[in-house]
Amino acid sequence: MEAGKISKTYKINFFTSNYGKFIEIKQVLAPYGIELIKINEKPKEIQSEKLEEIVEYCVAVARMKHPEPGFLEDTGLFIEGLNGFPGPYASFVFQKIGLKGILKLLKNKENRRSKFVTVIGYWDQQIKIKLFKGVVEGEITTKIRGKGWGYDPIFKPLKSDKTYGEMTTHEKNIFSHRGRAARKLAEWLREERNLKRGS
Ligand code: ITT
Repeated sequence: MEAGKISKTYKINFFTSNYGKFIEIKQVLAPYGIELIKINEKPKEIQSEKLEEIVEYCVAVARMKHPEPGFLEDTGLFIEGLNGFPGPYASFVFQKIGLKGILKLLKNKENRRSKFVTVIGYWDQQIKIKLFKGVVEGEITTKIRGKGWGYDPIFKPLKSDKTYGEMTTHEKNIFSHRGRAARKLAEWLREERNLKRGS
């Protein structure tokens, strides 16, 4: 087969209500010949400090109704200067206090180190669950910079001068927690489900 061409298309359901996540992962998986279908039915999350536990629970619920190949993910933002807050409650905290609220909490704090963590849980008819984790170390900026969604305009990876909000989706995927987890998923699918790597 010609290099760079994909042997077949593999369809996978992605259970999420978040369009930003969908677009990012879709872009990572496309060169592997994987087509994503957005299913707006992520099961209600349990309360836990551990992303893995949340994902395991949600996968167990989702696969009962949809056993065909699928995945979902949970992401947390852990800010050192706030003892790991908001962690897995990032979504709730974003809705309640937003970016300005986080900047206010960090005012006068020297330690702005933080990390984003994504855990993807995948399943299909052959495997009950397989987890893929992506972590990126960064810092919370002092000002809102750029656009993007969620915490993008205040999170800057340590290895970049730009916040996520100042990056294109392609650039963000190179650095990001989600890009890393999604590439692990794609590589595993390539090995275990016989997909070909695209260009
Ligand atoms: P699901 O339907 O997939 O659960 P969600 O938005 O509720 O979508 P999470 O429970 O994983 O997703 O919530 C994580 C929150 O953290 C999310 O709502 C954003 O506010 C924030 N977040 C996650 N990933 C982010 C990213 O790449 N950039 C900016 N903010 C992010």
